[in-house]
Amino acid sequence: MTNPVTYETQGAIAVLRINNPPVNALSQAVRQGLSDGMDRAEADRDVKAVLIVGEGRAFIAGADITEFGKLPMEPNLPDLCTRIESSPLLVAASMHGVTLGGGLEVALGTHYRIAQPTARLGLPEVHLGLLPGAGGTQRLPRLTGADKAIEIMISGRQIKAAEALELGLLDKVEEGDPQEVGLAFVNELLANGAPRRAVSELPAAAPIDWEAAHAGALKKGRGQINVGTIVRAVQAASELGFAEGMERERGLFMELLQSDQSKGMIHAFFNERAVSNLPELKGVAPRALNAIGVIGGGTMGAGIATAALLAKLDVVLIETGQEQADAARGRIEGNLQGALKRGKISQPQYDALTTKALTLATNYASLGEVDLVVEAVFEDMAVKKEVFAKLDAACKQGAILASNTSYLDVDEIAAATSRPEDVIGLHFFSPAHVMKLLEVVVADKTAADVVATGFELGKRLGKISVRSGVCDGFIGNRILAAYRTAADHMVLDGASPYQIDSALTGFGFAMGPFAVGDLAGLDIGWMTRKRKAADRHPDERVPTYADRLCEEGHFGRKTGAGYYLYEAGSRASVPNPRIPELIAAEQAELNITPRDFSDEEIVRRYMCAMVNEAAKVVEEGIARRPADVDMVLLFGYGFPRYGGGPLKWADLQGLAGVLADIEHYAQEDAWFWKPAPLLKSLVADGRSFDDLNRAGG
Ligand code: 3H9
Repeated sequence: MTNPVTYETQGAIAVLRINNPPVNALSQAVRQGLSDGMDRAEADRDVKAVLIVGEGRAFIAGADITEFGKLPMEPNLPDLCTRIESSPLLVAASMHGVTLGGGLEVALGTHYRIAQPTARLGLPEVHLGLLPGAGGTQRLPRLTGADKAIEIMISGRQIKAAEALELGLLDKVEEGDPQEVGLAFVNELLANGAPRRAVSELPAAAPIDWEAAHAGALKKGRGQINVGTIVRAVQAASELGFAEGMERERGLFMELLQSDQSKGMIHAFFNERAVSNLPELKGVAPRALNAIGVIGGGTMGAGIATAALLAKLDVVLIETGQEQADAARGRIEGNLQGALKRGKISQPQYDALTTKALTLATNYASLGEVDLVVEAVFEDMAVKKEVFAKLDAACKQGAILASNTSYLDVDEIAAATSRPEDVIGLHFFSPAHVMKLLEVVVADKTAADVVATGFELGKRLGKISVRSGVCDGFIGNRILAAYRTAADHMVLDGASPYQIDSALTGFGFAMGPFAVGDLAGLDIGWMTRKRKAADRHPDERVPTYADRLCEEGHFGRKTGAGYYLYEAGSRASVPNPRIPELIAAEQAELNITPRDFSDEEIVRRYMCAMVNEAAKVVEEGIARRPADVDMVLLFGYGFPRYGGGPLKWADLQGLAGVLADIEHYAQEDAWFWKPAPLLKSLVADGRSFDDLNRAGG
């Protein structure tokens, strides 16, 4: 294997150049190369200084995350940073692209730092459930003070060069070839007799109110534990000597590395990238994608149009009449104004998007030139078929016809056209210009290049795209139906919707299922229950109290009342007193004596229902791999990132225990709690969902 760190001398300066594509992660070979390079420079009597630079698109993106969880290999990164810092030579780093995590820690171990104006620096370990573990928590506060260091490490944000200069992370910002400007900078330092400077020798940061900082961090972290640990590490930097502080940091880092949260977040990091790498699409070129059509300008259609406009695609949106078209334009402009306010687009861009790039029309003939159309009309098969027949007639040869259906059979929709190979499901989540998930639903006859185009569209829109097969609800809504049912069963048996919501937000979900129901609109679930009523098995427990609520005209937030009551113009809500009455009436009717549930049992049942259905979804091939399900729940359903997703959660809990609980629940309700055969076979073979990920990845 070639050494990823090259050594060359330029006058009195030894240049250590890191070349470890794609992002110069600090693998063992890179660490060894840097350490060897330092030895060699120090042994060369003509060398007075060392310059570290990176090849390619980044200086260094951090520690090599693929090495986490494996046996540690020398030299370790904290020692390497200290070794660089304690060199008798003057050491500098010249940065470009990103300098992240361990990369910034290496840079903070050097004596002088210069960067390109476009460079970005950061300590994003927080997003991996970790803390900067190579001196970052000890050196950064010595430069910026404790408060700022905590803010930088807890946000994990990328700092622009200008701000980094102001904060003292950089000594100079200069445009040019990183090696050239670095050499000029170091030559100047040598000429001026600049001294070696070690950040570790700077005075420790002044103390702050550590308890308040700790509590504030945990509040922001919403269940994420490492944010509190980061504060403790900074406290150690302030209270202990440098060497002792480094030891403390190491201990805390290793603790976090063993934590389930870190395992969950690292799983998320790799799989949010892996999920759109479909082996069957290797070498398949997507079709051209310049202009798209959207059918229907309601909340969903307007959101899709907004996302497409922001991704620089032209949009033709079709509505049924002028009034509806005007309303749709209003929604899109409202969304774009939000983007303008947040600085995502400029005023001239806003003007161009709302005039040149967006066309509202009431006639399908306007779709003649679009490359792809997303239908976002009423969720009714007859309506969808009619729309697709019209699209078939209006769209050019090779245009892709996509449905945004959340539940319906895409094969049946495709059959309404003369070109089923061009039909696909593209299931967006509302609001579509905000939510990251896109389910790419592949029907029986969908052509490979149409699937590739679905993923290409997702990429352009900045989405996490997940392949799904066709079934009722696809990956996400099918699993949602199962865990939502488990929640409803618990309500019938005595847990209140409010206790359930609170137990699940306590677990880390962004919202509980009842608050979500109110937000989405209770009429959707009601319609689905009515649609499915005819096919119900006599043993199926179907709570009806929510139907009563809908019959009374309460559909959640949009009508001001659902499980909760909402005051107009306010985001606050209070429990709806009608709900306990409706539940009590149903319990009386069914002769159920309500019992108490602990929060722990609520979470366990909810999660077991989710895992069991998810296992079926994987087994049936609806999801390609367990990790695909995890990404759907993470990016579309508010599952906490630090949980990694339901199947990662199940692995971490132990599959045998999860299966045992499902089998236990099945003694009360054998219809609902049918253990997934895949779960049983994994337990029998002593394997995990992650084993399947590796086999299928
Ligand atoms: C750390 O430093 C701990 C220390 O404090 C203490 C240690 C003791 N390692 O995202 P992309 C891969 S923790 C290994 O698609 P982009 C990535 O998986 C680390 N691999 O490109 C992908 O592989 P593939 C702190 C890595 O341009 C490929 O590179 N650092 C690493 O959109 C391209 O990535 C971080 O958390 C890595 N560190 O974004 C930074 N980084 O092609 C994490 C990337 O097979 N990385 N890969 O799918 C990032 O934020 C982005 O990748 C980055 C580039 C902004 C760098």
